[in-house]
Amino acid sequence: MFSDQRLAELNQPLLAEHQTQFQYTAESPRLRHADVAAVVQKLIDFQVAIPSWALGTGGTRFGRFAAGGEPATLEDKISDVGILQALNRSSNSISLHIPWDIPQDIPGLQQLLKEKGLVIDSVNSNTFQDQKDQPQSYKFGSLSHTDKAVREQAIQHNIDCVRYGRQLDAKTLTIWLADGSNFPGQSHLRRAFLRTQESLAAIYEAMPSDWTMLVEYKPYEPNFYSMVIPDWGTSLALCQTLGQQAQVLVDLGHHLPNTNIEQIVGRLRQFGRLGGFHFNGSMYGDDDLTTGSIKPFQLFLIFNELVDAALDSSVPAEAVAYMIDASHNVKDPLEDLLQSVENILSAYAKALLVDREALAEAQDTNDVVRAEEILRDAFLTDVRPLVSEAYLRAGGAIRPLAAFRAEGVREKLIQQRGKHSVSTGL
Ligand code: LRH
Ligand code: MN
Repeated sequence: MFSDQRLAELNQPLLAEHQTQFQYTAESPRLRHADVAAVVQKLIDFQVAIPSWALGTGGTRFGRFAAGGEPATLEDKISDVGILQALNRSSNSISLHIPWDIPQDIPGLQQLLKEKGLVIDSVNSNTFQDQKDQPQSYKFGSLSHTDKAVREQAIQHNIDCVRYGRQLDAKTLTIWLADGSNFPGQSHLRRAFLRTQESLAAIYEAMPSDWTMLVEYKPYEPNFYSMVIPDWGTSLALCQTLGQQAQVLVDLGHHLPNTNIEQIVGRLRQFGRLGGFHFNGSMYGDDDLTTGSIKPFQLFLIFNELVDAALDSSVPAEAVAYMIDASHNVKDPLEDLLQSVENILSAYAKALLVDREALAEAQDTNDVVRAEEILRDAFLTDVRPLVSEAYLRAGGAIRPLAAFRAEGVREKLIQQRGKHSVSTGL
């Protein structure tokens, strides 16, 4: 859909205005302290993984409203991510979810991924649903289940996920457990943790030495009294006992209201255990809305911690996996993902524009107002010209969302796949 020539045609009418805005921003006196060219290069190098399970319309228990033209196969999901990558050149990988995306035609998939310039970043296991003809039920948990047979089934499923991932050159296993309880007394809270620890160790043992295990925490849902891995501290404790290849996964929607997530990020970076993010937006709970759509300042503060830690040689260097995990109820899934990637890049750009020297001086002299103003200055900078410049230099569209609409992508997908094609996922 978006050949280089077509992208050039779509960019042409926007070029002059973009160059004026980019120049104005790059030469702004407010950015005298910043290396704008370096910021643009960092934006070009920054890639966000797209969740295979968010390419169709999500839903809630109250309803689901199909978008039409949804990708019903892994091949179609890869080509949809290919559209995003062609437009913003910032979405070069896909996270898979098993069994929704069990790869069949490996050579065909490898060829398609190559054609689209994509890789598989992470494989997510699923022991929160029972599959048809599954011998053991996960109703009362999986890796923490009181019944050894259920735990072994869940362990084997995770080992199978690694096997599928290796076929497509993935190097990361993401584990989120729905395990927990709904009523006091239902579960022995300490023993449930110990069984989980033992099960994770068995999976860790079976994982290749160049793989990473991401342990995702969540305070509630689908259990509403206790979750076996409810918070970053529990995930960190598990990772520290498992080994260096185990890291904490921070899903932005998995925090109780008013949690200072940026401080958690700073801590995990300090401890060398921040494995990655599931980016999304939320107002109340695990709402899985567009990233940065509800709390853009918090997203900026999270990137502020990441940029600060990356500049601090005393903090261990780390390969952090940047992934989206969202679910679309009322927006076109691909438009929502283009918005999320843009909001993530914007938060990163603003964090890169913070005058760190001035901030450190203000912090060391307890000049509270000055410190706050330095951060706000960066946050209030219109970085859209910088993000567009990164898209353009990387061969993408100056305005990906506008190009997506101008090309009538959804209409074309509906023509190809029909109005009722359904994508596997949540
Ligand atoms: C759980 C979660 C987890 C995924 C699922 C799709 O809420 O965030 O990361 O497996 O969503
Ligand atoms: Mn998640």
